[in-house]
Amino acid sequence: MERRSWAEPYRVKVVEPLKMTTRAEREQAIAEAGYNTFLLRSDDVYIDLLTDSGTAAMSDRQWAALMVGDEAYAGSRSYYRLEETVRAVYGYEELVPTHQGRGAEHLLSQILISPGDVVPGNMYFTTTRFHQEYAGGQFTDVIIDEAHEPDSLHPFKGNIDLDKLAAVIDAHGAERIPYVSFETNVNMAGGQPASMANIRAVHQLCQRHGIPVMLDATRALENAWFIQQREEGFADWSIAAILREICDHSEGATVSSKKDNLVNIGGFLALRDPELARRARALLVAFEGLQTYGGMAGRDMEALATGIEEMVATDDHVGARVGQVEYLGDLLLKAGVPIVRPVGGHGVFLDARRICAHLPQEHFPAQALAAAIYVDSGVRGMERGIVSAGRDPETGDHKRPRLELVRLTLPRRVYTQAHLDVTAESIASVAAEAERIGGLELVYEPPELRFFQARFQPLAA
Ligand code: PM9
Repeated sequence: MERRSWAEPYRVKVVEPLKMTTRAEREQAIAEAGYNTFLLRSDDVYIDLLTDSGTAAMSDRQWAALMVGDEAYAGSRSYYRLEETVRAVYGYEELVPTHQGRGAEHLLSQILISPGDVVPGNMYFTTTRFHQEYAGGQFTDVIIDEAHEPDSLHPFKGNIDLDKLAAVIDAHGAERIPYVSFETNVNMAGGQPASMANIRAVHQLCQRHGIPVMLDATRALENAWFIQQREEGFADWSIAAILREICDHSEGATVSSKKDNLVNIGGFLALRDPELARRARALLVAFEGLQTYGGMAGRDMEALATGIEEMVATDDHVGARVGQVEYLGDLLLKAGVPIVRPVGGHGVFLDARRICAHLPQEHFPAQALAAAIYVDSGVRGMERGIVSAGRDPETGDHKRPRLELVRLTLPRRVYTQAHLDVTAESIASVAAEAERIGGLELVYEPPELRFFQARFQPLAA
């Protein structure tokens, strides 16, 4: 068959030069960073796949929107535009603007969770679980078992297991469950979607018990793409309509706008219930800012409103975004590198447990692999394994997640396919000689969200 290439649906107007470094410089940089890619200076990074959070390239329309931001302390025109946009695209009436996603998670957890409550969710996200526990709750994982299997080809590995959820409700009683925390395109599972059938079924079950469903809609757009591509009955739906249908099966959502929404900073809590929103705004003014800006400048809210419009304006945008991720994933699969399959929405996740099969989990294989890839080529990824999982607050021992991964996350509209070729070649070469990668030991560990600041050193041979 004739081969037809596809290309990104945008062209470059402004360029940002990248610094090229030598291997010796990178060896020094990673040692100075305590073998933690979070602690590298970005000047020392060539292709930065640490995160897709706040790293998108804004469009010409978004940059223009910055100029018309209304910086009024109260009643900003930009707030009202954002509110209208969120209502039109996501369908929630009440908007509570925050500085980023965790600001929204903080408010939601504080208004709904009481000490001793149980919060079921489809795999944990680091900041989400932190805020649930900080409010006195206990997170319980109710994702389907396939989500923990890097090789399972289940098309919707982000689904909630209805039997597990029903068992949690039975065990604790609906009155101890303030809400079900339903993440779209589950980050820690590899960017894996939930199906519409599952979203509808979870909502029905929760409605029967009077339990609200709160989405983490941070990557709901990418979830909508997978529903359109994979779920029967949705091929003819627009991405905008699917996104709206997802949200219609929830009582509210937290959103980090630094992802789907194409901005470098911002987020929001969106709700249907005005009384809940009133309680959230009471805290908002103490922790973030006044109700008509929360944690954002007027210009941030303008760029965000434009970003939300752009993400659903055509289906080509999200198609190309997920298409780039698939492109990188296919290159790695062809090179025989073990990755989480199917390839997810925002990044490719390397299976460090298999690549570094010679390292036990307590020698931090994913952390060591991320450091080795950086040294090879200046490509920066992120550990998503035992370091990210943290410690059990009861026993003080490491939590030991089954997934021990290195995440290579693609910023939106930033890199070309040539950057992805360079990335795949480097990883294939590091993986081919993985037995040369030594284990690490912790030398500094902060008590909360340790992966951001922990420091390591190579284990003595
Ligand atoms: N995610 C990421 O790189 C940035 C922080 S790394 C711990 O994937 C979800 C699903 C996220 C997320 C951030 C947040 C928090 C909430 N939910 O970073 O506070 O992926 O805007 O959002 C990161 P903020």
